[in-house]
Amino acid sequence: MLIFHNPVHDKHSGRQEMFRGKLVPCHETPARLEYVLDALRQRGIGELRVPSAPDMDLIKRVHTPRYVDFLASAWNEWIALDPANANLDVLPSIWPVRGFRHDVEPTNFAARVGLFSFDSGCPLTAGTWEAATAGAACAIDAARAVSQGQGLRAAMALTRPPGHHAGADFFGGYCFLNNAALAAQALRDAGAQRVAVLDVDYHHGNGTQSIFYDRGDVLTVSVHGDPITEYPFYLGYADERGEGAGQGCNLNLPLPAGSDFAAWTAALQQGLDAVRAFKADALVVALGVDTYEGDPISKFKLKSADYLQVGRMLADLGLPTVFTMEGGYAVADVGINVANVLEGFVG
Ligand code: Q9C
Ligand code: ZN
Repeated sequence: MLIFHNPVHDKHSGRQEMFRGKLVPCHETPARLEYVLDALRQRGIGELRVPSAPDMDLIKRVHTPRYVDFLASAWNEWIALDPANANLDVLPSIWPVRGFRHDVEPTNFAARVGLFSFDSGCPLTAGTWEAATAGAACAIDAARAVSQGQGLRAAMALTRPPGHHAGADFFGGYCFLNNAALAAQALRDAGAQRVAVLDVDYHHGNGTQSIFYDRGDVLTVSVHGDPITEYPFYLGYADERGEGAGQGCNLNLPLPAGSDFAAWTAALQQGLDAVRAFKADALVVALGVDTYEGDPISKFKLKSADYLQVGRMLADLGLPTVFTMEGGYAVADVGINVANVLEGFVG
């Protein structure tokens, strides 16, 4: 397994996120990735690689050009407002809900931040663009590596910030560029006719779902906490099955908060059956380990040893596979849990 790791992930380091009327320390921290790297090195899992330059053309096909341009210039616009802003992160404060215009891009900076985001828990920092584009490059390189017909079974984009909440033109949920969607599109471009994205993060992969919702060539499946009580609340229900050419090509498997591994495994099995029925040529696994019992912001009950079986179940599909790193906030255990998935997969 090749592991494309983001060497500049730590340039994205948010100070605070909004929670219940207060600014609190960010859950999505650089240490998360360092624990994974340590665990992989210790156990000799995978070969580490650094990514090539990001393919901006591909990034601008999965995301809208105006959103990508916004992300690229946001930090400079922020500090141009006031040099003292260099010590603060950008957080949105206003959003265009129902009935407002989305076609007009205001010149006001705060208005543009709101146009391109959906929550106030996702600070944009000085190094967000550099880290996110290098992470996108990891995902694209991982997809191309498993597509080269050299029998490479799997590759991972080991990166942060994560990606699965980011849509074609918005950030949120700690995500800016959708690495799983970029990997899926790169697999299509490299010749896979049908690609499945299987999202096992605790939270619904709303960004990935929305990017592929009207497409029949990419199946999106997500197993997650029921959005009636769990973030991101406004998407991820079982009746969302896709539209147009994508009718039947989205599957949501919401589970109640508190679900254990037996219930979770039954849902995953349904997801795997859907991937088989779709006859996918390649697989992207959006790998969040915030399903762990010790996760501070999530409510499933998976134990560290369970992740070995998760890896085995994913490997049983027998597909060329790209893993992208998504959530998981029990920082010191994220490494063990991710390494267990990969060990189960290659084992
Ligand atoms: N105080 C991912 O796992 N905030 N994103 C929850 C916590 C949003 C999670 C509130 C959670 C986003 C990639
Ligand atoms: Zn998550």
